[in-house]
Parts: sequence; C-alpha cells; structure tokens
Amino acid sequence: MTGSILILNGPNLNMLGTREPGIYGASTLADIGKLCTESCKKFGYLCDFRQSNHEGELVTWVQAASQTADVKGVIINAGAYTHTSVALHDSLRLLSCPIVEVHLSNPMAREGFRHTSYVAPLAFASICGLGPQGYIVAIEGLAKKLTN
Ligand code: DHK
Repeated sequence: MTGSILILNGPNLNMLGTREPGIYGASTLADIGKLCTESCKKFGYLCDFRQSNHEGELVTWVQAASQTADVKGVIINAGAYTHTSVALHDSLRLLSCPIVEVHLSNPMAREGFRHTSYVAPLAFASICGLGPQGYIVAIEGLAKKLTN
C-alpha cells in the first residue's frame, strides 16, 4: 500500500437508497463505500470512506488530512455544503494533495441554487451525473495523477 485516499461524503448522503432514488439512484452509501474500497485497493491505496451530516466535522477531517502525509488524495461529495460552505472551502485550501469533486447527480442540470460550488475551484476534476460510477472514475483519475 502506498498511502490512503480519503473519501468524504456530506449531509444526507447517509440516506442514499431511500432518498429520492429517481435523482440519486438505488445504491446505498455502504454499497458505494464497498466499490470504492475495491477500486482503491486495485491501485494500491487504502480507502478511508466517511460521511457526516455536520459541516464542522467535515472541516475537522479535512484539517487532519492536511497534516497527515499518509493521505495522498481527497475525493469529496460535500452534498449541500458544496453550494454553501466557505468553511469547507477554506479547509480544503489547507490540502497540498490533489482533490476531486464528485456528485451523483448533475447539479448544473438542477435548481439554480446548486449551480455554485465552493469545492470546484480547489479540485483538479469535478465528476457529476455518473451516479456511483463517478466515485470510481474519481479514484482512477486520482491514481493516474498520483503516478504522474
Ligand atoms: C448531493 C446532494 O446532497 C446535493 O445537495 C447536491 C449531490 C448534489 C449529488 O448529486 O451527489 O446538490
């Protein structure tokens, strides 16, 4: 293993499976976590997959990652905090490792209040609208970036 990839999920993503399946699909967060663990392993990384409904907890996790050499990259689906959180944005600025933004749906094809992302300016890639596969694409992209 060559370090870990931290995968953060924000508010309401713990409700996947029952939450608006027409938008977010039928997979649970546990299903997505399992896929991510397998994919990270394929590239030689440990997967640290987490979810919180609390903005401050996400900020604390990002701060801790910024001080941990073992964390090689961060993938984040910040949920609704994507569109609101300057605090999360500021914590992501502490990271020196690459960041990928992921969304299950395509926020740009939805309500106007989802069109702003405080994460996107800090991410080298944003993957939207691919459902759970977006997480896998993010891991692949991150692994490729880390080998370059
Ligand atoms: C998830 C959420 O919870 C929303 O607040 C975002 C994102 C979109 C997603 O598609 O994964 O607007």
